[in-house]
Amino acid sequence: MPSAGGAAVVLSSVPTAITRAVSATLNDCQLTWKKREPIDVALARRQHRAYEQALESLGVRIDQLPPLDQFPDAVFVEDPAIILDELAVITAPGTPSRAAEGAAIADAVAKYRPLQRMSPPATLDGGDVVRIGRDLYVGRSKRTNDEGIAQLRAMLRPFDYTVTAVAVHGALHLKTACTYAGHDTLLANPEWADLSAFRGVRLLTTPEPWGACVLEVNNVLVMPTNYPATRALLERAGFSTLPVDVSELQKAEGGCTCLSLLIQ
Ligand code: CIR
Repeated sequence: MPSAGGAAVVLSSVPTAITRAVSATLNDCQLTWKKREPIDVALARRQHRAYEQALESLGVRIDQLPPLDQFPDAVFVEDPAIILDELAVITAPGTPSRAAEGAAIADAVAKYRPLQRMSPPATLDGGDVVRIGRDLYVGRSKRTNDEGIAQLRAMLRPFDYTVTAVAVHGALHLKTACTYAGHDTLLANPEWADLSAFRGVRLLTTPEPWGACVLEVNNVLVMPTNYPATRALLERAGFSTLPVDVSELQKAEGGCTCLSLLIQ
């Protein structure tokens, strides 16, 4: 299996999150469903640091990459790569301004896993991939096409993963519509994706439309501060939560999953 430049792969028992510092150009981000509002980039940087500290408080080591001002959305590192146990996939982000982000992050990801790379006409954003154990659910969205899903399935054929397509409508990514909270529970806004494809999970419906995107780290759900009803629902259901204020990154249609690539 190819690995970028034959680089040695780091095997570590400490969970690590690859992050990337906020671009000075964040105000030029892509927007699909939200209206453009001015983003306070200095505040976005402080919030991004606080997000990293929240992950550190959960025992995660941060591997922060430098900002890439030529890519306004580069802080959203989840989209150009998928990191699994045996390999990482450099995706083909499905909007032209982000298409080259895969090449920009490949060397950093290759430190941890052997790489596979998608090629045209595939498009796929990592934000469309919800992993539940060995099952990957992949949103068919404005960013991810059938060829992207087919290439991912072919790359993973030698390994013991299933790849199931899920129709996404009304949300940017599958992870905007639903995320796996752990304990066989899918947190979801059922309006935004066809959840019938999911097997063996119970559904927890978020009372706030954008509240379904949470990041599970060591049994704690990292989530935005501004979905208190969703947080209360999760706590009542027995989950531990850790709210972080990511308001400026939310203006760019980001959330808590897209700001890191977790290697566990
Ligand atoms: C974009 O449209 O690509 C960025 N403005 C937001 C990407 C957020 N990514 C994610 O939730 N996985």
